[in-house]
Amino acid sequence: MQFNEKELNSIKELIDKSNRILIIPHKAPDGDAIGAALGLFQVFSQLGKSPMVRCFDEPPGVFSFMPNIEKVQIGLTSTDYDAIFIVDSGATHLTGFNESHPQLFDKSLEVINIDHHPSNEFYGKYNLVVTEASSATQILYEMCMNLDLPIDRNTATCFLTGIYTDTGSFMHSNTTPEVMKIAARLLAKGANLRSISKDLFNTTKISTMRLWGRVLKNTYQTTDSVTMSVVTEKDFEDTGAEYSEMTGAVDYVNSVPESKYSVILTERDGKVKGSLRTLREEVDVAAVASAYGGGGHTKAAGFTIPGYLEKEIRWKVVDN
Ligand SMILES: [Mn+2]
Repeated sequence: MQFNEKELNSIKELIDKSNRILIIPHKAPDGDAIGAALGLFQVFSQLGKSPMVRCFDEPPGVFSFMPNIEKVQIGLTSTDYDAIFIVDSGATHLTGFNESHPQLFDKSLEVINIDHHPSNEFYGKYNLVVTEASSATQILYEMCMNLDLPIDRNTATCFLTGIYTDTGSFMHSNTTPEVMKIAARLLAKGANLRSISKDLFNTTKISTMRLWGRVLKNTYQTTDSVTMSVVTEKDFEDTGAEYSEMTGAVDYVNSVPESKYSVILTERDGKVKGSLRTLREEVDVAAVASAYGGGGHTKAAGFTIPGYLEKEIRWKVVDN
């Protein structure tokens, strides 16, 4: 992985002289955001520093196997820290703290932006943004190796969780030989693969089963080979599922053969969220999403627009 040497050295100097370190993952955190935050927490704890993780939302229960998950605090009260790491967040609003704490993003504080999204806004005073990286935790792994920071078994579990999540268990196109090598090294360092695969990928709550039932029932294919599904506010009410339980549904819908790409439209709190995936080499779903003000990666993207879903019934006249 090619780092900007100057940026990396500045980050090293900052880490060396910092004691109180704040770590912020994005809101509605996924395995990469939580893995990056708790991995860094463990690294800094091992160095004898005083790290703290603060997130806008509570981490979903599936992450309860992760070391130090109980240390994640909800909300932000102060920005008075020696250094502030913001991880896996391409845009300032994704932290949830952009309006309450705009000073995080005006480069007046020692903010380090660690991310792999091509749409990253470079809001940090320091920016370690590597768009070829599979995950934020892959960047952190490389950063730790470069700066000689300790990676123990807990950190290894956190970093592997991020890689596992963002590569869709090593099935997405971002699963490079490099990613496999890093995963192997993390396993050798004692990463708890059993918990990662069992708790994250082979555990399904009854509410998730029922929600996915709605997703599958509503799946259809458009005339131009786009596989679509919709989930309404009522589907969440009926099934008792949380929004986070949609994670992975679009990848499943994307498994229909000969599909150009797939989209799930989710209605929630007066907004419609679109999640897009493709397995096709020549299709760029980030470009599709950007037409709706969204963005992301070429093979996985999304957008959010204000509004509701309305069922459209089409009738046609046929000869008898
Ligand atoms: Mn990520």
